[in-house]
This record gives sequence, C-alpha cells and structure tokens, in this order.
Amino acid sequence: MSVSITVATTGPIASKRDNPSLPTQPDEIAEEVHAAFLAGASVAHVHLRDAQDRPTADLAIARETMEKIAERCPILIQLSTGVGLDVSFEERERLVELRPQMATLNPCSMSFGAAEFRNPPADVERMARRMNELGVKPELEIYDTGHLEAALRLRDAGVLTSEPMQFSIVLGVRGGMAATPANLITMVERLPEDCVWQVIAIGRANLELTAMGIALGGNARAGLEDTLFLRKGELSQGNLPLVQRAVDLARALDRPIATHEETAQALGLSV
Ligand code: KMH
Ligand code: ZN
Repeated sequence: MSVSITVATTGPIASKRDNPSLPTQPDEIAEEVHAAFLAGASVAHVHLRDAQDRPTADLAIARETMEKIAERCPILIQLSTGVGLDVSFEERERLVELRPQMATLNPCSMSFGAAEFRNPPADVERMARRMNELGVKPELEIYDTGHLEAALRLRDAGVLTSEPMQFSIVLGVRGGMAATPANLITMVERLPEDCVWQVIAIGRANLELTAMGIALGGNARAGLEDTLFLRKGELSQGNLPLVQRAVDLARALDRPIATHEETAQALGLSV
C-alpha cells in the first residue's frame, strides 16, 4: 500500500533564529511546499505567520498562502487550526471558513512545553460540526490515549462523520506522549479499523519513529515543524531534505509514494 507524505513546513513554535531556512511568509511557504510536492509530498500542513513571523489566524494571510500554493501545484491543503499557543480558539476556528480540503482538529487541551494548548470540549465540538457543514475533513491530532478516546466519543455521538477517520499520532511534545516505540505501538493497536494514520514525531526521535510508522503501515509526515535538524548538530536546509528522507525511507521499505490523487482517494476527498 502506498505512503502519503505530508509536508509540515513551518509550525507554530520555531523561528528563523532557530533555523534560518524556516519558511514563514506566503511566498516562502508556497515555494517550499512546491519543492516538497515535486519530491513526493501529497499533503501540505499549513501554519501561517504574520509579517513579524508570529503565528496568526489572519484570514487574508491564510487565503494568500493557499492561493500561492494552489498556483504552483495541486497538493492537498490541510490548514492547521492549532495555529499557535497564544491565539484564541475563536480566531483559530474561523480558518475553516476558507474551506481548505482538510484542517486539523485537536480534540483535547493539554500542557505544551511550558505553555498551554487550549481545546475546550464545547469549542472542539462546535468546530467539528462546522467542519462537517463545510465539507472540511478533520485530521485528528492525538497526543495521548485519552485524546483518541475523545475523538471516538465525538464519532459515536455523530459529531465526527467524515470517513475514513484520519489520525496523527503525535509523539514527543512535552505534555503529551513521549516519543518511544512502545507508545507508538500502543496507539496503533488502539486505532479504529479502516482509519488513515500517520506519525508526527517531534524532535530527536523524528527519524526513528517516522521509519517505524511507515514500517507499521502508516503514512508519514516530514518537515521543519517537527524537527529542525537532519541529524544531531546538522540543521536541515529547508524542508526538502526531510521530505526526501521520508520518501527514501518509504521506498527502502518497498512502499510506493502516493500521488495527490491517490491520497485524495484514500481520504474520501475529491481532487
Ligand atoms: N506542532 C504540533 C505538535 C496543529 O497544527 O493543529 C501542534 C500543532 C497542532 O501545530
Ligand atoms: Zn501543526
């Protein structure tokens, strides 16, 4: 079965001081996404930054970024509604009004490093219902076993109706599960039948756990949102080397790379 690769170019935390090649402005993000698409990525996970490079849910910036990506390539766009830890839920949820093909849905609140990632149950439910109305497919970001249970409760209550369900197992955020093989296996064993899933491995274990996710039959995510480094002490020069590494891992494990049409079909989306 083929592997769908998501490029996560920017994220909410890092700055150009951490890695000067981090794309933050719409043109920079669109260029990096295009290069990733040519290398095999079929989904772009998109965070937005303002002119000062701060995380933002500004609709004009989101629209411009989506347009610039679409001008360059037909990659599937997944807007982050996580946005950034200092941005209100009300601002974050407005992004789905732009009707990207997909958007993230973080089902639970949690500690996130030294800060807090606020996803109150009533707000999450409201955003999930609105995503259904607009036909925006949720990508459920699961940082702990209880987050999976919360997502399944929303499905059982008829709030999450999009099939197949799409999960990201996030490992390595301080406040969520540690990035260990045992935690990944526990989560994979608990996933519902017939879902689509990938690993998001934050930080040092990015390579090992991305490889493990592919070996276990999952999809893969790559990019500077998840790690700024190719290996200890070596900053990645942009997103492309990380995407290329995920492509190489999949090929080494005899799993072909999904085109954007194949990824859309697997997710029940039209292209
Ligand atoms: N960097 C992720 C672990 C989202 O995009 O919805 C958190 C995040 C969530 O950025
Ligand atoms: Zn994100």
